[in-house]
Amino acid sequence: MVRVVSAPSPAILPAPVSVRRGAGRPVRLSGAVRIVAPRSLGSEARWLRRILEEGTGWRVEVVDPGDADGRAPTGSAVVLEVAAALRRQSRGRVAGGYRLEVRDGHVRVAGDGPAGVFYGLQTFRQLLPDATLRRASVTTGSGGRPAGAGPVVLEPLVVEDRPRFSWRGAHLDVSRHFMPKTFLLKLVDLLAFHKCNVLHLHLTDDQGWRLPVDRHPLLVEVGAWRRQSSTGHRRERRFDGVPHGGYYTKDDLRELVAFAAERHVTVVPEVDMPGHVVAALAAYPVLGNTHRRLEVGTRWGVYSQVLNLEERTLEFCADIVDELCDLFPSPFVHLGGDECPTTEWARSPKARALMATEGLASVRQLQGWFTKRVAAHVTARGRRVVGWDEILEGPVPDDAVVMSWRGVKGGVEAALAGHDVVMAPEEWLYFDWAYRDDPAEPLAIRGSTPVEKVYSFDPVPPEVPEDRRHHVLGAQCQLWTEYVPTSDRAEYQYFPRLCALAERIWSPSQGASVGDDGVAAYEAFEPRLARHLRRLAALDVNYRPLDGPTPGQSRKWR
Ligand code: TNX
Repeated sequence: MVRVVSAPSPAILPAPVSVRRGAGRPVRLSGAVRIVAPRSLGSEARWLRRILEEGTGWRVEVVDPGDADGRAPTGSAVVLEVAAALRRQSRGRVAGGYRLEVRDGHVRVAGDGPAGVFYGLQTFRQLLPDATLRRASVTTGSGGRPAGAGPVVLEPLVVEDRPRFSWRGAHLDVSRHFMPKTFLLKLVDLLAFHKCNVLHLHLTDDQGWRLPVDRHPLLVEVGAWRRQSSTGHRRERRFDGVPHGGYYTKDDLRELVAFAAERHVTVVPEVDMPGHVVAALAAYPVLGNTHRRLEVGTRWGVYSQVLNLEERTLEFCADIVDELCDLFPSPFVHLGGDECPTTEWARSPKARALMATEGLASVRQLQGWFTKRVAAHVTARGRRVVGWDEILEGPVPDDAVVMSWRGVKGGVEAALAGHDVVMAPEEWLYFDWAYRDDPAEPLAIRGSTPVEKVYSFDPVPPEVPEDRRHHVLGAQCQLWTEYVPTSDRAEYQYFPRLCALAERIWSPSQGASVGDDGVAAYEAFEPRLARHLRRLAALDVNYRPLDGPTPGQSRKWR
């Protein structure tokens, strides 16, 4: 069977800058395909070979253009290259642009660099039949032997594309519920499929510590496990009586980082401090203000217990930062900084003495003092600090990145003050919220954020003047997991909202953020999304159907 993919409407998601019908003859891909790539694109070529061989059963060979002695490759080929012209065009702009051309037997993917080539290949994947997204070929030959996907014919096509923002991300909280490493790898693959490039891992919180630190082994030995978890809604104060936890080994995290790097995804690690630290205090009570023994948190919400501000606690934090920097090559290190109550410091003679010696007028300023000290250590390690928008209440290094979660106002304020900003406002981008206010939806922290609403979000608020726009690096969704106990549920919460966000952060702006324009844009997006869901099905994603949860996903039999 020959499958013809018609141009020029292949429903690519996120939408490219331009897609048009090309010239020349179509391309026929079948049994044997060559990938022509210079050694500098070896990682992209090998990745393509792996997924093509898996999904099609074809034999795929990677050759160096030099091996062809400068002659154009014969037979059908996928040709990868970094184009000097694209590289020049990208100077001073967001990197990741590419040009994909289907013509005369070849698919040519030219990028402004390796990442651009990789994104071109992600588009190429979306031109192929959905079945090729699977892990093995589903076309069986005679006698039940896999015959590989039949020939695929691609009509001549030209796609020109580049990302709008440099920070295109998703956050995942692995503290409230531990998520297996295999899920993190799957999520990285899915992010890359949607041309996103940041996985923000929230590794520590009151209810579990997931990051191994050799110098302080009890952080995971004690801090990774809790006696039980809150069940039902928080206000019901019910518990399940079932121990929960887990942590990643250093090799698990190295594997994740390397896997992500092959897919042009940066893993940005977060260690939350000086609040959200009950799991650390359970392991090392001396870090606390009362030295009282605590158990790892079992209920959700904000705890009053926070780190003390003694010199040895700062050294402890520096140790964590050191080991974190050794594991994660990310240029960004997230120090949390959200929701830090000051009740313990107000009662602590040591904290009050510190206020006096440092000349601080209020206990609130102690958090800024703390963050400044730890941030200096991050900066000394050559990394940039990221923090939730609360860090704006204190002194922050000039190059610190602010994550605007309490609406967009923190982001606007930060951009005006000259800081780089990542937009993460809860009203649009907290994917722990329900899709709809409907008893059929699984239990969620609150609601509701339908796909249309996510699609209406524009990362640059109108209050940011033209000359400050470059400070908006991009946006990301957050998945806090108090009410998300499994990776299956995580997939449900992310997809398809993440598809909508991916388009808003990759594709050119469509004008107004909310209002009529937004509605019109969503109407154009929805059919493409519906088509895209079949790709997610082939990729085994537990997405939420557009018309509501399936009986298995629902809280209610319908
Ligand atoms: C606020 S957002 C938090 C998290 C919770 C989340 C629940 C932020 C920086 N802190 O600790 O999990 O709300 O939606």
